[in-house]
Amino acid sequence: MSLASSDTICALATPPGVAGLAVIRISGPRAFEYCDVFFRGSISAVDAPDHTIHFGWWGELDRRVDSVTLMIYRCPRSYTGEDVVEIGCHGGVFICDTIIADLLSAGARPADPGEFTRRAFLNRKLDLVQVEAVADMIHAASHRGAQIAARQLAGGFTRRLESIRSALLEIVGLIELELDFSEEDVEFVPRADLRLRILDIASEIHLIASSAQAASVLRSGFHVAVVGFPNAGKSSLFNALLLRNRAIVSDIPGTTRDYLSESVILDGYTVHLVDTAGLRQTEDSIELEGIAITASVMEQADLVLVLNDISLGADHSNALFTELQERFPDIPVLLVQNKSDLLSEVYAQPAGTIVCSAKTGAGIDTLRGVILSDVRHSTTNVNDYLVNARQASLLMAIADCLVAVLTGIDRRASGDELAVDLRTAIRLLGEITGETWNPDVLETVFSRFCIGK
Ligand SMILES: Nc1nc2c(ncn2[C@@H]2O[C@H](COP(=O)(O)OP(=O)(O)OP(=O)(O)O)[C@@H](O)[C@H]2O)c(=O)[nH]1
Ligand SMILES: [Mg+2]
Repeated sequence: MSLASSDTICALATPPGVAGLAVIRISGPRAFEYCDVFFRGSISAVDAPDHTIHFGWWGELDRRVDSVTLMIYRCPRSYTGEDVVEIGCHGGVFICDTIIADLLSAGARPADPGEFTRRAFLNRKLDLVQVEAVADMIHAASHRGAQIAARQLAGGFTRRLESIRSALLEIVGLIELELDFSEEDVEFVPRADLRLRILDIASEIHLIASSAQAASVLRSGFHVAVVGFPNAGKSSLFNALLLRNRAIVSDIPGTTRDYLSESVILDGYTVHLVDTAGLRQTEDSIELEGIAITASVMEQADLVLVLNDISLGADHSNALFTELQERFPDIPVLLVQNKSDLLSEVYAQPAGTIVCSAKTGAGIDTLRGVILSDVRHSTTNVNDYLVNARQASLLMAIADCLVAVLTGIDRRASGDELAVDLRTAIRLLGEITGETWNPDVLETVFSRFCIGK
């Protein structure tokens, strides 16, 4: 099946609206021809050499639309692997609309979301992990996320997967060679060696897969939930961290009924703060009223701040704090003592406790610093790529295959049996990079893209 597209697509590649410049992209076999219907410069797009830029006017003398530059990319040396022109014009809704309408009238078709990148993938300009890196770069919620996605786009992840794949191919090759000599009962790879090599690869894969959670922080942001008893000052703290009055604050307990979520950028990382409804305390136990909503917020949190009104006693929320720690053992829970301004003296608190006043702002910078160091700490194991859920689940499936190989070795399974699991692992590796793919996977991957990308 030929993957070459027969139609030519175009779209605005920059955000719509008022701007200094905008770029309209056109890709496909008739890209140059369609531009030439409207472009008036010293050379036509059809005749322009590859990788050159040309100034001219869009439209005839009596219908000047804009002065533009054409960037010429000839197949296959372009983003999509097809003939591509990037038309640089002045930013402005009507200019861009007119140029796009002109290209459509010449015969181009509006591009679907992600269609340029989809063509790049089908023309093998990018593999699937690079495609995902493009989306991650565009949507990154942190500087580091964008940098790491750029390394992934440059092929860092692909190379690591390829080295794992070639290690597995070498092993399976030797095992299959043994099968050819099965009469002679030779072992090209002693089973003890094989075991070690597979174990190494399995732990490497595990390590990569386990960075997915941290990668999602760099990709989508770090979620901090502020919880505590009514009137503890959660909404006040939320506003203080946001540096604006977003949530309603009042001295009536139960002011916040639902949760509120807003984002701030702390030193290049997006932090999503969530203010929640107060949890009520009854006589004998902590009745976590509203816990249904708060629990779902907490389950998605990367850090939970339990806010205590220190004027009611530093240990006033201790039972709640302990209960939440027990309920959510995988989520870091931090005790924050608020309303320090109401005390004439604040006694030393246990290590790790933060003392602040949402009212005066005292201690808020320290709290920001603690949140930031938690963000950094939670993402230390992400270096060269942002493993996503799709990749992580395939990596786990590969790890399962390798575990099956290991148990096979232990029960002295035949080379045939070992080779089957190894071959499955190799095929799954190919699914990560998109060497083998199905339309559903592409649909999911490209659903994150916008028009023009
Ligand atoms: N003195 C002092 N008062 C505070 C501080 N933080 C909040 N308050 C006051 O405490 C009261 C409750 O504040 P909120 O921020 O609405 O408390 P909340 O925890 O969001 O309350 P609910 O939404 O009802 O659960 C308000 O009167 C605030 O002005 C603080 O640091 N110092
Ligand atoms: Mg509130």
